Amino acid sequence: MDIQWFPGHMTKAIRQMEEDVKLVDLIIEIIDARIPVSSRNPELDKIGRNKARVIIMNKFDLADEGISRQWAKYFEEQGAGCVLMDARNKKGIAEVKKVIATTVAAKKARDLARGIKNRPVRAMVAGIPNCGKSTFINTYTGKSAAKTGDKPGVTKGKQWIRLGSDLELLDTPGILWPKFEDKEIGAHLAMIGSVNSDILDMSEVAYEIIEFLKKEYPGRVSERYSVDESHDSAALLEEIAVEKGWIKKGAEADTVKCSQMIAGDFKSGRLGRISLDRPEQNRG
Ligand SMILES: Nc1nc2c(ncn2[C@@H]2O[C@H](COP(=O)(O)OP(=O)(O)O)[C@@H](O)[C@H]2O)c(=O)[nH]1
Ligand SMILES: [Mg+2]
Repeated sequence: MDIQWFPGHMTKAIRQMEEDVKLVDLIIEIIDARIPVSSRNPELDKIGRNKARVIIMNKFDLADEGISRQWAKYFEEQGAGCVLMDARNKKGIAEVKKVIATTVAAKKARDLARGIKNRPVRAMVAGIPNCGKSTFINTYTGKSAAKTGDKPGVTKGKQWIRLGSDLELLDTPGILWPKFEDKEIGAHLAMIGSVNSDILDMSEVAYEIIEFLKKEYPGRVSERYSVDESHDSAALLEEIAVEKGWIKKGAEADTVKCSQMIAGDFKSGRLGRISLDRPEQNRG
């Protein structure tokens, strides 16, 4: 994925979204359920002032169920609709439609009072790279959705996907960038695999993962790798490599290979469902 967000790119992305947001009633913000803080960009709140908001907590299949429900409650208290979702699965779509309908109901009522006919709600999807925007749009629109094409005068140059009689979705999502300059956010993005591994020290990432799991999800490291997780995390990287039989020339444990495996297991859920961001930290 592309994580090179230069100031020029950010300015361009903001301008594009400021243009697009004028055309919609609703913003569907996709976030990664494992990192509801680290996968959001506060810039969207400025761009989307006065627009209804539905938050899709995507990759819920990989996130801690209890903590995700706390987050959903937190977002709902803030006035957004919220759906816990695996965007690869069509099953969640009915819930999304229901929450969108509820969220835009107030606006529709205002429109009707002003004599504006029941026109379709227009929505756009927004989120940081890799959070599942394309997957969501594809699952949501399905194969049957018709692209409505340009709408002269109103939405010049824009492609809309019509969903039933009451929703139109802008087919290009707004791409936000993560706040890499925040150290904790950067670490969380690295741990869930949303940073290009070429620029990471994977041993460091694996070390952080083990430290985190030992503290927040005790037992998982021992269980998966057949080691005693009360040992020091750096030592564990070697012990797990030895347990796997990954020994280099000179009887040295291959901790690089081991680190890559741990990172892969963590991001794909083989170390269990996890949440890195906690609502109680956000409230404080
Ligand atoms: N486990 C899981 N993977 C997902 C989910 N949604 C998307 N993905 C995967 O996440 C990766 C990035 O998705 P994509 O839609 O390309 O993200 P985008 O960059 O925001 O458009 C892909 O490999 C998807 O298959 C989900 O809900 N659960
Ligand atoms: Mg995409």
